[in-house]
Amino acid sequence: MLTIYSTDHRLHHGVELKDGKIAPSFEKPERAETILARVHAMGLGNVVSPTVYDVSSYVGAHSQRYIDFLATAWDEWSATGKTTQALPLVWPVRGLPSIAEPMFVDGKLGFYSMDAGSPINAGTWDAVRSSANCALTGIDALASGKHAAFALCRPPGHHAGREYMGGYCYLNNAAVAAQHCIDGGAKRVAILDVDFHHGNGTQDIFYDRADVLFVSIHGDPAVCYPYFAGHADEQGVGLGAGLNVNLPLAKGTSWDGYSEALHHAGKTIARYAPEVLVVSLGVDTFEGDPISHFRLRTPDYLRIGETIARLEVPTLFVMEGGYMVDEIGINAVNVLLGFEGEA
Ligand code: OKP
Ligand code: ZN
Repeated sequence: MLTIYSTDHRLHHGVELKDGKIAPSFEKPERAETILARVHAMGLGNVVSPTVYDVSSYVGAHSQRYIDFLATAWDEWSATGKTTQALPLVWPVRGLPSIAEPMFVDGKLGFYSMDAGSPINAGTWDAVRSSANCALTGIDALASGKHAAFALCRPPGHHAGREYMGGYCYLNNAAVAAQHCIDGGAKRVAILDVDFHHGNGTQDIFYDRADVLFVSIHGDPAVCYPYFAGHADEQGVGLGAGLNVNLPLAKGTSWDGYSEALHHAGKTIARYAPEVLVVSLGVDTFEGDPISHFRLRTPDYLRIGETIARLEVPTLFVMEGGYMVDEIGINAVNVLLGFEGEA
């Protein structure tokens, strides 16, 4: 399987607020490097750098004004004399009367975010672009006849909505890829999100659309991040009614419960008969993950890949979360090996 990877991801490295303290983010550069090392070690296939796409390729999944914000936030922040990372601290929650975009960067950061989990530093925008470009290059590899590809994206994307960042995500790489596919003429694209956390951003982007089916298996948002999306009764609206399928599972779920949900997801996707499948591949469902609560084990990831392969649809895997740095390479590549029928 072809892997698309850019060293530009290293330009982004951030902090997060954890238990009331600022600490290095769990979403760190070593993550991508561990996965790349495993791709090489297992001889998964060629590794190529992404093509550079125009910023207009991100519009559609995102709004132009949000992309403009991402492109200029660091300059606006550093122009105030600050040298620390830019983090939001105020949000337009329900009840506040103004829905206008503020003119000052502190206000813009809150206006275009769902949480303080996506810091911006001098290299963030270039890293974010390289991540989305990996996904776009992967879709174009499918368009040129490949059955599957692996976009080794970092930073991840699935919490980023049409107009907001959050949860370590800025551009929604999977959504940008799906949109590119639609722009290229596809009538139906499915996105399967197997990250532990609900892909609220992807849901947001396609909620009212018939051309993209979104299916997500994740920790129950009643007790898991992102809390404010991911319930089973969120099923899409308008043309998208019935085409948003959330499969929340209890904390502590292991392979038995997980595989049942995965089979249900597979049936739902098969019924939709997509031309292309995009998999938001998070491996934070692992029993050792430091911030998540499922109990999958390393061989289970082979089974995930096999199950996805049975759909027999051209498939782009887009890397999302997974934070147990020692194991994420093994688990992510296991999905890909399982897909290829090599294990
Ligand atoms: C990104 B991805 C839990 C804190 C959660 C944000 C998690 C973002 C996960 N103690 N903080 O979906 O893996
Ligand atoms: Zn996650």
